[in-house]
Amino acid sequence: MKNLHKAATIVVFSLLISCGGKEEKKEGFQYDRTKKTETSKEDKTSNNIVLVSDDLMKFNLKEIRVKAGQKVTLTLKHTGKLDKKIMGHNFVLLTQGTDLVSFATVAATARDNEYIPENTTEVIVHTKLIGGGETDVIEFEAPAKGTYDFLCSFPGHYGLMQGKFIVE
Ligand SMILES: [Cu+2]
Repeated sequence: MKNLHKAATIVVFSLLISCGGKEEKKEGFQYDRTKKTETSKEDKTSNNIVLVSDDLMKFNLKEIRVKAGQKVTLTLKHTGKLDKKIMGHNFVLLTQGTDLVSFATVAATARDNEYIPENTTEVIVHTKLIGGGETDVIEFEAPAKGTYDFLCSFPGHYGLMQGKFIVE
């Protein structure tokens, strides 16, 4: 009985390791590799974000955390195959207090401006609209400490493609 308990404990423990540990290691490895292969000055900042989107209308990140008072480099990738007219994606960072659904509703009508309302004061920064296989990189100063919403403003996408941008 005692041995059985011991065996069960080992199984549970190794399951925990294979689930939790693996992903952490992978992330660290990818970050290190980016640092080594790129030589520009921006590498020194820890605010280097790679946001991946696809044909399934999804971002790989639901939460982005950056340090205040530093430059942020955000790379938006679209790993799908569909054209931007059908499955276009962007990254739009909203000012605090902006209602995400109201913004997305207005943005959906701004087709001629890649779904960014003209003369808006509710957008801190945004990428261009990209389609499958494309990438866009933007650089900006991290806004003041706090939590912000981000979304893709292509019509109908914000329901799945949104998240929190947290400045610490
Ligand atoms: Cu989208």
